[in-house]
Amino acid sequence: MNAMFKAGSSLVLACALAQPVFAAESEPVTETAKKGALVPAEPVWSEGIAKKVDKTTGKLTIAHGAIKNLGMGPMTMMFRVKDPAMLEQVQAGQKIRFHIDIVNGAYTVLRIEPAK
Ligand SMILES: [Cu+2]
Repeated sequence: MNAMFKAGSSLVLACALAQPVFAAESEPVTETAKKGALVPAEPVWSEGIAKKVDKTTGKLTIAHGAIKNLGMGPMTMMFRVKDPAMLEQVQAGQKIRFHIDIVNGAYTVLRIEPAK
């Protein structure tokens, strides 16, 4: 009886650990996310204007519109980017679209591209 309980609880723990941090409750967990990849298969695009681009620290300040998947309203704030190399394609003052999600407890820009 005791042995069965232990086996059961460690299985539950394994499942909890497998759950990616960035999976919002309102969104289904994609196959990619289940495998532990950082970038979900389908980006959730939001729009904004790049205000400050810091390639050395990998930080990007965005005057952003509503970010639906984070439940965040419009504001200007700084985000870290997944890879500083992503900032090569962005300049201050440029209109951009981006996908931000929570990675290891921090808002992280996962995808970014110039917007028209
Ligand atoms: Cu914000």
